[in-house]
Amino acid sequence: MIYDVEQETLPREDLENQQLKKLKTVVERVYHNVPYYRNKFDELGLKPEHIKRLSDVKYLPFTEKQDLRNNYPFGLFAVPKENVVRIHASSGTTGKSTVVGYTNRDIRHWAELMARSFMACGVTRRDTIHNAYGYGLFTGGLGVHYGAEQLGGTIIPISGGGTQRQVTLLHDFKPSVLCCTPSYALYLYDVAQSKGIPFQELNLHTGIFGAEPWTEQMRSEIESKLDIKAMDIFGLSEIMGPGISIECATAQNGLHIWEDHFLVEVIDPETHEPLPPGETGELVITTLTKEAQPLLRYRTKDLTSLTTVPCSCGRTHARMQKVTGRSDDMLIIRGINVFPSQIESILLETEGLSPHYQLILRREASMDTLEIQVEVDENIFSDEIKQLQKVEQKLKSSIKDYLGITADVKLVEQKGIARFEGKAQRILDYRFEDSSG
Ligand code: DLL
Repeated sequence: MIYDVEQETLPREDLENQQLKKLKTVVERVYHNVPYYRNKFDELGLKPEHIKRLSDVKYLPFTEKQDLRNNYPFGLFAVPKENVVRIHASSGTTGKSTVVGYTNRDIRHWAELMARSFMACGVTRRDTIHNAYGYGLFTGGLGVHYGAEQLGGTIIPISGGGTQRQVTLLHDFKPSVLCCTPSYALYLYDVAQSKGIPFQELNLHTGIFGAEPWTEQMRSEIESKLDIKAMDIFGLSEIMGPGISIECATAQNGLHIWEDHFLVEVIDPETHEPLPPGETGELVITTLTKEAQPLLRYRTKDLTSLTTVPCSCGRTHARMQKVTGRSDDMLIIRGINVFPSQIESILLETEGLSPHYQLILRREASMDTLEIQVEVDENIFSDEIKQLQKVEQKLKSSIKDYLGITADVKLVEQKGIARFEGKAQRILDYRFEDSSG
């Protein structure tokens, strides 16, 4: 089952010709409409007409998350503000979130790519889709929602949270497809078990899981516990949202990237040199059709490799391997992207705390937990429990306010956190160490 047979099975030569045409257009557009890119081009002595072949993409400047932050909120828009019909954003401390804008056409493309993604992994208009990705500024909820409607399926826009109710609706509405983060799928299972609702008796046949890294072991665990096929979907808000790539049900061997909309490269994260197919490095994406906020060579920091070997499903679009990790220190905690530096700046703003801390991540009952151990500074450590509790509470609520995550806070006496001679080991991530992924 292929949603857009013409595009998805285009011979590679035609696909690449199409990509080159679109690349030239997008380069022209950002050069003329986005001062940030115009300055970058001028610094490099680059003109749009220098891009003559697809491989010339290597001459274009990279874009990084920091560039989006520096141009916060709307500095990278390539269209007048009145043409922007929607905005999504990631969490951030004091106004530093990354913002993404969409025109009507961008939203339509996104819905089409999500519809393609659904069909690629075996979902059709006859399916009922329980969408437990969060609605709101996060792209998961609305991205899946519009795609499901474009496909013609029945969408249940339950969003995240309220797990008891989710289980009730999984039972009563009998959806056939579950969309959420892989860790939340396992949590749903635990809650259903405790309510005496066996997943085997539900009507689910497929789960579409992404927004965070997950292992093959975790896939097996989900498939056997939930009695479904577990498919991997990838995406990031800066480029669009979910639906940049997805596994096909036929081969389930890598994630097809919708190359008529995205030009992809894998680079060595240190040298920035492009790597050949099959070699693992950082995924870099240039948007080919985005109107509101086109990005050139966006460094995703996600580690993967590419292949253009034809797939047995008939699609000609390149596949990327399951993302194995990141080249930076971004953590994804319950689907929320968090940089240790964000936590650090909150610690530093909290009176009574020192900059010595450790973040401990565990997976308990299929849910990520974050414990922050932080040393109190010399001015505060006292036997006054009340004062300590106040600091603890303050930190907890700042973390919740700024980052949207609940953390356990443990105050530690001075010198209680190990010192390191080299790079401090501030993050202890135990989430992927046991068989539950
Ligand atoms: O997580 C978009 C999304 C929503 C994807 C729903 C899939 C499903 P961001 O919040 O911007 O967007 O986070 C993007 O999440 O750079 C990866 O590090 C990670 N990520 C997303 N999908 C996967 C996946 C959404 N399938 C960041 N495997 C990306 C591993 C993933 N990591």
